[in-house]
Amino acid sequence: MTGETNHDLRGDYSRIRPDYTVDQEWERYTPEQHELWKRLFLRQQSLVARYACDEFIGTMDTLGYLEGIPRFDAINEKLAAATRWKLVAVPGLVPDLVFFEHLANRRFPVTVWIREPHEFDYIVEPDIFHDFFGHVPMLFNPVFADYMQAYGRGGLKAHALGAIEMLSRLYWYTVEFGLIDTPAGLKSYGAGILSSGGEISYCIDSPDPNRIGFDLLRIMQTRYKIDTYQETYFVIRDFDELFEATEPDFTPYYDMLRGREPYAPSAVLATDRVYHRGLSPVRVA
Ligand code: HBI
Ligand code: FE
Repeated sequence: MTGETNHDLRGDYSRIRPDYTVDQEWERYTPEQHELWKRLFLRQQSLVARYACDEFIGTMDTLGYLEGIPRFDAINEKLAAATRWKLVAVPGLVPDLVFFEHLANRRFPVTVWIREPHEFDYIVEPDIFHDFFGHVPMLFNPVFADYMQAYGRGGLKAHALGAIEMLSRLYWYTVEFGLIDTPAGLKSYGAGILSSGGEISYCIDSPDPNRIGFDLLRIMQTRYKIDTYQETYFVIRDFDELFEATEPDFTPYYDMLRGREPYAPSAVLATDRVYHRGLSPVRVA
């Protein structure tokens, strides 16, 4: 999940270390919270089988969700062996620079609190279910794991260039809401989609949103909304396409795009590789 960090966040930031990490304190989760975790998982499990990419499904099955809220240090042994990534516990959203610093060092920040039962269907800030269920399985995929580190390194550079907004669009339309084209049709790899009860089917089944081929510069100048389903989803051919897009230095891209009016989330361009033109979006030149 992404978003600006402001000071009325839900998490307890009173005991953070300088890098914003805290202890998970797994023994403090209540039986009700473990039950809520299982209910959230069971709801997604039936949907994931149909809408998630194989890489996500394959790893999800090895993470023992039905035992309750996972212990990060238990998962870290498997994750380190798979891709040298490590989960670190955080109270919730952390400042952009802190977030990038963690990703650049193959550390993924995972929120420690879990939503309330009445938030079963929708939550504004990322909780442990969004961060863990949505993001962790893909960190076991070697190419995606390298992409995430490249993103973190790119974020540190973007921060220095005042280009975080352009780069965060890339994160939003890939890591959070990305689709991938497969022989079995379009599937999801985005955490915001895969941890959502409704958007996981909407993003693939609904005729409303656009589905457009991945294009780095196009994505970097396309705005997004954080509190509705997406009006446009971008589709990669494979994870190599994603990782290769981060090979070049983005500085010239930022220089080219800076000052240009960004496209609306619903825009469809004549230059777009269109998989599906949504019913509602406004056509742009
Ligand atoms: N903090 N814990 C956490 N998780 C995120 O996904 C996150 C964040 N801080 C900032 C952020 N994402 C986005 O603004 C990134 O695009 C930087
Ligand atoms: Fe997320």
